Amino acid sequence: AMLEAELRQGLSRGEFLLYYQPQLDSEGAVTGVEALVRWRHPQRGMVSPAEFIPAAEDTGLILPLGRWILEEACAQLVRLAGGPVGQDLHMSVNVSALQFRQPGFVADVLAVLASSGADPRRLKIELTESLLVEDIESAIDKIQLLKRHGVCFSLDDFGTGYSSLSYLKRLPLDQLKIDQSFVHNLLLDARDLAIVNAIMALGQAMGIAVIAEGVETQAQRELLGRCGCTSFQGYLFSRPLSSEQLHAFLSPH
Ligand code: G
Ligand code: G
Ligand code: MN
Ligand code: NA
Repeated sequence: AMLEAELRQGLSRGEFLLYYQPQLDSEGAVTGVEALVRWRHPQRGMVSPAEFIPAAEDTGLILPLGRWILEEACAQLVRLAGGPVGQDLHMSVNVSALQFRQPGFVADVLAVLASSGADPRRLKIELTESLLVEDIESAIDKIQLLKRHGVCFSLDDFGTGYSSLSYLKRLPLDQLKIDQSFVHNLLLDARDLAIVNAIMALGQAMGIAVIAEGVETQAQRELLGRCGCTSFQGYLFSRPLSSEQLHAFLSPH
């Protein structure tokens, strides 16, 4: 309850901010960023979303917070579009189950896109498997409606949830995100390597792009490359960056 009051206050006082973690292709070019929310708490300092997203979901405060995250991510997309490489960047935004399940979700996303002036084709929505399984028909409808406007969809933490391959077959996804738990021990555990190879084959056969997250070492990046992976995100390339740091990261020199 205390956290709820604090979250509410944090929202009204503008204590939340977005960090952005770059995503790179095989040549090392930045192809996109993932927006990751942070809470700059007046007493506790920077609070991780792992600590407050569950509470925000339980209290429903994820709805106004999620709306703000979409607005801020789209505003950043517009700022980036004016920069040196910005025109081609994707902005990945994590959307929580409660937010996605709102009947007005599609209308909300379209309203934020329209009022920000962001290019819908640059927005990539990250969903998790468990979120999709609950009401697959309505999930497919929502994804299809937004895809008609050019919005892309990525399946986050892939392989860790309760996904069924028959659902995967029906979902019009653009990208699978190999969960960092499979990347972490990739060089040490042959089972992780087998899973990564299986995800790559699945993506290729179904025409869905694959990105690996949590890439921390050059050895992991090279092995992922040998598995056919051409899209990467992780501390090896960059930690999540503030808006200022991101613009510096993207400018030549
Ligand atoms: O940035 P990081 O370590 O600290 O994120 C921790 C968790 O919080 C991850 O599971 C991530 O998906 C989630 N998360 C980060 N940013 C957002 C966001 O903007 N919205 C939602 N719903 N989850 C987020
Ligand atoms: O659930 P989701 O995949 O959205 O969460 C992403 C989380 O992973 C964020 O908390 C982000 O800070 C974290 N992260 C990003 N890159 C790395 C990495 O290379 N190693 C580790 N351990 N965590 C990472
Ligand atoms: Mn994510
Ligand atoms: Na993930």
